[in-house]
Amino acid sequence: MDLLLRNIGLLATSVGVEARKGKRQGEITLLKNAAIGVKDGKIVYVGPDDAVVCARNENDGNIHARPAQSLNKNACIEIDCNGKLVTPGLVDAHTHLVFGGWRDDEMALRLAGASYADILKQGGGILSTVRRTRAASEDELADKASGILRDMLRHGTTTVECKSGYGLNVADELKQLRVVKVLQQSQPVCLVPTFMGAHAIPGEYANDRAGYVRLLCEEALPAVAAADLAEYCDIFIEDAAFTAEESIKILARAMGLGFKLKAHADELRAGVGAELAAAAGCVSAEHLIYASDKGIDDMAERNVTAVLLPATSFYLDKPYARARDMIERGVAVAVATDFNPGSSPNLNLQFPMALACLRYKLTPTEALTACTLNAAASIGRAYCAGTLEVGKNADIVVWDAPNLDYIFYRYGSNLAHTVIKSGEIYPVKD
Ligand code: IZC
Ligand code: ZN
Repeated sequence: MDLLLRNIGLLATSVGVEARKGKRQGEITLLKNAAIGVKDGKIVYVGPDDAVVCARNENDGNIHARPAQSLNKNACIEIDCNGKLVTPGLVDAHTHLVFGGWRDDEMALRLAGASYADILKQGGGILSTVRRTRAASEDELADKASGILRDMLRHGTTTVECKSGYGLNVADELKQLRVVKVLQQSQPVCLVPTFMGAHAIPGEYANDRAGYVRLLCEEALPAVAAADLAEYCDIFIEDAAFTAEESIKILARAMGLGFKLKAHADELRAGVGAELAAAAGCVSAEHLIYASDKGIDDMAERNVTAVLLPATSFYLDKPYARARDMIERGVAVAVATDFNPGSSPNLNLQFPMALACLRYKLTPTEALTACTLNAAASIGRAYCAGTLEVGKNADIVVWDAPNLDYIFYRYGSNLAHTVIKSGEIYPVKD
């Protein structure tokens, strides 16, 4: 079905198919009184609204959205955006989408002062989600994750990266990734799968860390590659999880098998995570709360995108990553939810977007790029998502907002009015 979005008060979008760094992160296109034409799920026109009217008058049968393209007038749905803000669909570049149970039972422990790392050390945290994920069937996990994706879409998210890492054995890691594959077919949000068997050392290997690293390198990674179930391999580099030496082994093996690399780095303590991620050839490093100056410079030099997760700092009551320093030192910054049951139970990307402004002190235009183009680039989807440009997927949010600042200012409410995913319309509000 062809679509024409008319009467857009302000169209705000980054431009291009690569992550934007430094000053360029905040340089976006702002178009007043705009229109967007959509054909076969792709954008065919972005430009002035009055140009669309002129084009329509030229021809009886078709609305000419731009000279070389036409939208079928009879089958064209026209959406009056009523002067609202329109942006690209949001891209959530870091989630742990598929898991069994929740971790509300850790609330009391946390309020009594136990830290995230304390709870993990006592066999809770990630390991409690592992027990519940192993116990769940593929159908149960898919039903639950599908409900979460529906909710994400209602909040404007049209592309989501999904990590495994709650199976921690070959069969249950494959089970989680198969769920992502099934969901890719059965619901509209685009999914990008990441293998994260190196999320924690499972209880049965507590006294044999080397054995678990061997299992990952010799069995799990080859099995995931053979089944073609993940594009990326991620690892939790942290005292509480994998050491630098273990991480290097696993990342090198993953690269050899053709995976692109990611790393959770410097989330809980200062370490060499960011430096190691850059040296290992990671596409992105995530969290980076305690990243060193050298780590940030290495990332800039090696084109490693920083995927920052301010809702996790909020929930764990941790410091906020030095996003301004990263932008100023030339690192492309993306912002994501980190949606997971333990350290970031919030699935609404609008919340970390607001924190990116209110806590990281990003400007609204920098924060928009962080949750669209830079996020898409960090998961290999900048060719088709992250901006409103001819040829890209028609992934669009019409906001209940008159300008860009408003969506950061009115944090806490769902401000998505209508979400369009690959040309299909998902109304959120009447
Ligand atoms: O389940 O706790 N940080 N991994 C690393 C997480 C948070 C997810 C979890
Ligand atoms: Zn994570």
